[in-house]
Amino acid sequence: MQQEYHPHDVERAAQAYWGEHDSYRALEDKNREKFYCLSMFPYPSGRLHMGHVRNYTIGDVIARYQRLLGKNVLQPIGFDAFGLPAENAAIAQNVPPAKWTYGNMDYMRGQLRQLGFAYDWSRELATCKPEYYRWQQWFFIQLYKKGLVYRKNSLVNWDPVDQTVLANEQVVDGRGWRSGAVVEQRQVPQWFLKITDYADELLSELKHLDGWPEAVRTMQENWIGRSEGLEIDFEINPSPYPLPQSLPRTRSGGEGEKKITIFTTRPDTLFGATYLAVAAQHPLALEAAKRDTKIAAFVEETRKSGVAEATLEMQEKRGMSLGIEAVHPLTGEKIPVWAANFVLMSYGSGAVMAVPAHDQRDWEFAREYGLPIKPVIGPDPSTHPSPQPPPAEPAPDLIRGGGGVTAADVSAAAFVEKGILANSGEFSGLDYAQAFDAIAAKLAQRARRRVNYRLRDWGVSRQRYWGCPIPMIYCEACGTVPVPEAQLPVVLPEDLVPDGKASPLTMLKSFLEVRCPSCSKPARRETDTFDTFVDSSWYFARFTCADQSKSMLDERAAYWLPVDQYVGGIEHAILHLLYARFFQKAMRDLGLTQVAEPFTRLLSQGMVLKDGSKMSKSKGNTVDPEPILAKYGADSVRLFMMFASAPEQTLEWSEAGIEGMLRFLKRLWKLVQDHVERGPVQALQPAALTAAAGVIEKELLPPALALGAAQKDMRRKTHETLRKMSDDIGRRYSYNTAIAAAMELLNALYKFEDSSEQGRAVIRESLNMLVVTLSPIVPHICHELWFVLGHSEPVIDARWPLPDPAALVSDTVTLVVQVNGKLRGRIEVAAGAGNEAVVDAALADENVQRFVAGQAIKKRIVVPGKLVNIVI
Ligand code: ANZ
Ligand code: ZN
Repeated sequence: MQQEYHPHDVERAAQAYWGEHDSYRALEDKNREKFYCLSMFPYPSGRLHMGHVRNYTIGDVIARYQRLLGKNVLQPIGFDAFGLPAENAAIAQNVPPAKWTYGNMDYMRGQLRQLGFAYDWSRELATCKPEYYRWQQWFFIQLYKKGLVYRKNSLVNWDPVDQTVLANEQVVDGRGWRSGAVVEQRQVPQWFLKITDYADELLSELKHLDGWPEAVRTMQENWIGRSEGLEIDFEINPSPYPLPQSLPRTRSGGEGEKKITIFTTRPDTLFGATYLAVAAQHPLALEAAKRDTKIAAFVEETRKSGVAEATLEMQEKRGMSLGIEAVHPLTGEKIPVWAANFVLMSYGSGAVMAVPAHDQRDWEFAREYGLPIKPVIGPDPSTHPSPQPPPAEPAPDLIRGGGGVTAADVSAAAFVEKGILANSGEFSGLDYAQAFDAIAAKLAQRARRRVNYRLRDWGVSRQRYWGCPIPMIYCEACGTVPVPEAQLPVVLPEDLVPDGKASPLTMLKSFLEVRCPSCSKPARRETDTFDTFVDSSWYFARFTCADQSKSMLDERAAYWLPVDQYVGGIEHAILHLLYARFFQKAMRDLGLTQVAEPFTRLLSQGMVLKDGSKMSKSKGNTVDPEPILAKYGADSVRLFMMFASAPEQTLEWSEAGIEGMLRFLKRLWKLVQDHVERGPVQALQPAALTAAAGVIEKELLPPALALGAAQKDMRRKTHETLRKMSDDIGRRYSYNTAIAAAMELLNALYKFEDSSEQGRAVIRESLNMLVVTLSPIVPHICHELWFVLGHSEPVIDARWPLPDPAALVSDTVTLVVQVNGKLRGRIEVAAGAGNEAVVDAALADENVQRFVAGQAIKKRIVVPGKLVNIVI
């Protein structure tokens, strides 16, 4: 046994022990409660960064803690191995992405081992391996057969010089990252997954995910974006121009009488609609573009400027009149039809009724183009206790409606709240909900209730080489044919080197040229690969049976799923989690699992900061974990990660902080060594801590071995600390406060110098407790110290102890003192004190003395543990 703490020796030995004993191999056992703990798997970028270290430390602490509770824990790890950085590195270094990726995986695997994470390495997977992606291809084909997959044209970024499709991150200020050419938008056929079929369930089940942070649930809810509204038909006033064939006729419809369907969530504002606005890609706008070069230029320009919703929100509101009119369905008024850049073709019906008085975008647009603004909603007096006093001189667009409600003043901005209808004919005076129903009923055939979602179907095609091949074949005779299951996997050749232009797959004959599976004529293979979000949407399920070569999942998935605890970065709060939830539900509907939601609990860890800002390569403020590990060892780094802040909070990097952690571990080490060197404590029963019962070493202090006051205090401090640590770690996920309590206990132990047999028994119990409870956080040193303390089984197989209720009981009690039944004071006495001693203590109290003041005492009443009453 070494007197000095040498982290590297200790860590190497512990890791060797775990390796030899296969300590973290998880086996299915129906008789034991399972716990599946998962941290988001890394992209093999080269080496771990501090964000990884934090993420994986948090996950590991949770996994190890659950094991101490007696659960059957699974904690797997793998690599999210496809993706663009490998292609970029390949271009720069002229090596195949596969080689670069596998090299990085080897390196990072070594780093993960060095950090002592309790992974079941037998389940390691990499998404770039055919054993993995074959089942992804198989699953895609099942979805295709179920009608959840389709192909349609969609816009991509096209680099006209390099003749290739660019990923969004390869477009820098509108130009190709390599060529510098101005990027164009092009329509390309792409594969889509119908996630929108699951929109309702993805939304409604969010409310049951009470193990998720509220913020993440809200983000998902907003992303899905459910809106209830009305679809309303506006007849087109007989038009001077030809109208597109595709436009539907009105029911009464004579020649030219066609209709525009709009979607609105505010039918209550219908009387304020002063124009219609359609998307630039709407058939009406495209038709108008044929006869008007200015409109054609406008359509072309909006097409180029991209379709990202964020940019649409930001950019200046622009539009063109289409020279036609629509008929207001209730007033019969003629209102103009415009094309506007803020209307999306892909949402609702690609057309809106514009209500500038109550929608800010419509308001800005109306101001810009001199269109009328007509307010028809006023504040609800019942929710606005002090409504705006009516101005002395009514503003020009202030209109008095029926029901005594005044429409809002919209001279400075739109009034967007829901309120009471004004200036709306028979509907004036109604509130939002009443007006919604009444107007829907009045419009009858010309309107329909509709639910719309912001959520779009998921485009999964990428025109990239380093990804999972999409298993489809194109045949001139048969059309699109899925690759037959017996021919899976479609293996990606791993020896190609991309050059930044088109994917090398598009030029590789041996890949491209196939026979059609249905007619055997020469056909062409799909060269697009899957979005890497597809790879990461089901890996958590595959970990349960990573070696299964006959099926995607097997009965082991039923044992382990769902993941009990998922840990990862907030940057994945929306897409990754939504896609994984979608896949889980699709797997369920294919009968592969019964589980509907993949992750029961979710922890989103905070960022690692340096000098107050996020560590990032672009800022050049990253700290490489490797030299830190080499200098201080894994346990100090792990302890720092858990001590410096709560898991969801940001963590400020500090090397001085790590030094502090190392000092603490040295002190723990020394105290255990000093204790053990003084020889064994006879009364100890080391087995007690490993027993499932959990009460630590109760038999160690038989009643005969009476403790003195200081010994009792020390023992109480130990069990109070244990109680706090159990609550902090088990219920509150508050590791930093648990560690702080452990540090305090260690300080108290240093001050407690007692070499009597009882004293040493108390110390030993405390050390045992500390070593077990700190072991999830600093597993190596605790592994060693546990054996040093004389246990024969490793600390990973110990049980989390429970505080001994007897030790928590305080030795003194507080009693109330009365004089003639009136409260006159409080005294503290020993718990077992006799009546005489209690009365003496009561009479010694200053205030009591004042009231007794030398008078004869008639009676002394003692209610043990509660009160003393002196009767005079
Ligand atoms: C009239 C109106 C009046 C509207 C008012 C709002 C306020 P959410 O909640 O996101 O579903 N809209 C409908 N389709 C659109 C499209 N393709 N592109 C852009 N905007 C569109 O939003 C629904 C509202 O967004 C609809 O209700 C419509 O404007 C607009 F005081 O109709 B509203
Ligand atoms: Zn064919």
